[in-house]
Amino acid sequence: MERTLILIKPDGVQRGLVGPILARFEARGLKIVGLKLMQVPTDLAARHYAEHEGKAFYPGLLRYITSAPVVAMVLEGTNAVTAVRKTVGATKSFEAEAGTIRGDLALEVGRNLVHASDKPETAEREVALWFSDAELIGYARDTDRWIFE
Ligand code: D4T
Repeated sequence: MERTLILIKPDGVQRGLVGPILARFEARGLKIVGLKLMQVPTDLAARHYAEHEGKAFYPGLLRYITSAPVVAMVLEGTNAVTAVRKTVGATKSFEAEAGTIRGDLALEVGRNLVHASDKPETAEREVALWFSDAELIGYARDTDRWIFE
């Protein structure tokens, strides 16, 4: 089982899309093991986006992610990282396939609604960055045997 970090970014919260976005992940069978609303401190934003420091879009990216609350969550499932990235769609929303979250609900790269970890190693780092162990709850669902082989 893999775990992955998802952020519903400020535009998703402001546009009232938390429910519809979360519903897509739940409907896919992914299990919510961590979930919280938070105002992102600048130092956390900087650590999360450290790989982009120095790029032209970095200051705007930090302003955007700290501008209003986000919903942070950890989802669990088989191949969760890949499955979630596919459900989210391409980073540049205008190129994202129809049927994906960004392809259906967003237009811009700098207003792309959702963050999702891009590989299992990144997911491990990001889950630990955003959630304490006590905030993550492992549990069984009665439906698990109908979702996981
Ligand atoms: P995040 O990390 O937000 O899920 O986005 P991705 O994983 O899909 O894409 P990324 O790390 O390459 O980019 C991080 C973040 O920066 C914004 N961005 C990116 C931007 O504003 N302009 C750009 O040219 C790029 C490449 C969007 C996502």
